[in-house]
Amino acid sequence: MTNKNVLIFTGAGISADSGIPTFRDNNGLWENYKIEDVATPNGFHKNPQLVWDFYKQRHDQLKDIIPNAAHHAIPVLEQQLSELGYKTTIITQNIDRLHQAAGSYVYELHGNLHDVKCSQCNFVDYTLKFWENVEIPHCPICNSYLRPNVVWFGEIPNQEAYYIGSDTAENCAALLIIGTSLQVQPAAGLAYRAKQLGAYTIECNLVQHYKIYDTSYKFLRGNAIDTVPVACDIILKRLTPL
Ligand code: BV8
Repeated sequence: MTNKNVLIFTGAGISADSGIPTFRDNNGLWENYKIEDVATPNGFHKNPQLVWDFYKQRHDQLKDIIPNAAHHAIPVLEQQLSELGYKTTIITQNIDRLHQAAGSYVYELHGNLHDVKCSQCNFVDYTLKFWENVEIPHCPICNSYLRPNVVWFGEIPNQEAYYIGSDTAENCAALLIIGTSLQVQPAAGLAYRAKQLGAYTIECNLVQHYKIYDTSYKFLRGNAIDTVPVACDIILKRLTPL
């Protein structure tokens, strides 16, 4: 079975150069907020308005944010690889939709900051209208609190993203990991599994996470805007038949 798959796995670091704070770096989101207060079902139950404020502030910030060169390099690589018969799958942990704004189709493991859903019934809104509310909005169907359509700690990641990511990790020729601390499971497990099963791996980060020093792995230290275009060139060259 030929592995004509390429997996691109991204985290908050790819959007840092667009001005979005990461989670676990200096001055990261988790320095200023406690995860259990704003990113768990229990935190929402205890103080829904605090959670709404946390996500509304992050949602409203996106109005002035645009994709950067790292986001834009990926659809170019996707097209080049598709001409070589490769299928590129992008799994992101991010909820900012910057990959989509740059023209990529991505699977969102942890949801997104665009849609709003009911905390009780199946109501989901895709129109952005509820984000205008300063007061946490109520469901028009059952009157329960609405919430961002993101995956909190203790909640099951997006199943489609998880299983497509798992399938791709089982059989991929190359893995590009961009801007993630690999701290969150089961997301990080996808990247480790792909490498473990032989994918040629490039990590673009400020900090190296894989302690591998053979030719199956390359670490590109630096900002994603600088390292991702280089990584895309390396992967394209490696997968282009001689
Ligand atoms: C699950 C929400 C079961 C939206 C996020 C106890 C109880 C319950 C669960 C657990 C538990 N203990 C452990 C767990 C599992 C838990 C977990 O992993 N906890 C960790 C923290 C210990 N996971 C879960 O709860 C998950 N669900 O386990 O369900 C299950 C599983 C499988 C099947 C069935 C059931 C759900 C996890 C989802 C949590 N929600 N986000 C939001 O608010 O955003 S996670 C959050 O972390 C974000 O989504 C974020 O993307 C993600 C990962 O962080 P990173 O993206 O890596 O960001 P970080 O800041 O950490 O790192 C940035 C990196 O970029 C750094 O390496 C930095 O060096 C680099 N960088 C910075 N600047 C740049 C750069 N790189 C390049 N250029 C730059 N300029």
